[in-house]
Amino acid sequence: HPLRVGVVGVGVMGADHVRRLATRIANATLVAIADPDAERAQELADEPGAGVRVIADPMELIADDGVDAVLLASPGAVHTEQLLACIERGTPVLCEKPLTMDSESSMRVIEAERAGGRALVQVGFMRRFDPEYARLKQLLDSGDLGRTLMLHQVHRNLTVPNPHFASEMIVRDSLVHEVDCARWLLGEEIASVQVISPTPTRHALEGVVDPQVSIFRMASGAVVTNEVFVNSRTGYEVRCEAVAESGSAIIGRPASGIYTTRTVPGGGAGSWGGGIDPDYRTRFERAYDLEVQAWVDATRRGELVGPTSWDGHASTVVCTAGMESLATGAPVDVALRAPAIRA
Ligand code: ISE
Repeated sequence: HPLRVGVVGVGVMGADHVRRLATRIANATLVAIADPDAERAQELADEPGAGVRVIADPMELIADDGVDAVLLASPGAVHTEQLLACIERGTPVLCEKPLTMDSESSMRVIEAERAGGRALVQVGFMRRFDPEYARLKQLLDSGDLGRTLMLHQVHRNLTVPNPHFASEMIVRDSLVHEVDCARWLLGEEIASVQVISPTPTRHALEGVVDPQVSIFRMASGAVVTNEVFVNSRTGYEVRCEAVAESGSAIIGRPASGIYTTRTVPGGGAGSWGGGIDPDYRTRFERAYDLEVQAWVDATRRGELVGPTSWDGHASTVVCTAGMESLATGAPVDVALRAPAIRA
């Protein structure tokens, strides 16, 4: 039978996933949604295609016998207890990033999962499912360009929905994607992280360090530079350039499709006809669709694909070090240790 999915949390991403599950994902039935904001949950449940039960308490949804698998899109701060509840019941879960808020809690999640003897958690690093990122990964792995020496990653948001998106959140919620991409594309761990603070944009709230430039030193000696700029006021721009010994490759340049020029109101320079996605829901729409479909298909087979709780933990450890570096500007070593319990 189709996988019966419950969605916990209907913020920006949760709502997007509700619509995705209700209309675009095969072999899955959206059966329930839970959010402390029952009104918002009800509005979504009433949308065409959704028509599902609203359960006020997320823990009740997780415990519901009619729910085979959980898509967790609640705020990171409540992930730990919700993940532990899923693991205790043996319920597979697709957990939006960040896995948890700190290294210690993410290690608890891994250890619970391993104690249960079954990998249950896929982490929502959707870029791994983006066709362009996947091609870049394939190219680097093929060895055609030789050894990869550097990555240059750019991550700009038009603006952030939460006005209190603080400096630490830029590390924990935005840089975390670059952390995962660096680990995944290069196939190795990050040894140290340094976060540098340029003069902030005047569009950031007083005291918020935006943009941020970070440098990852990888275990092999490769270096990754990152710009994260969440109040760029231009659009959602996510790019990655890999520089290898025998060539380089860039992804994330908006496809130009038809090339048209137009005059700018008031005269002066023209502009080209391409647009920039306003946010991640459109830029990574295909990635999210592929990610959720892969999760549903693997879960029905009793398998797990994509980023695991270990990937979630590793990225949390790097971001914890990144937050420490943010305060001082100095490089901070990343201390990753293996979990005590093996599956
Ligand atoms: C957001 O939480 C995401 O995950 C987006 O992918 C990212 O671009 C954004 O900066 C975060 O706030």
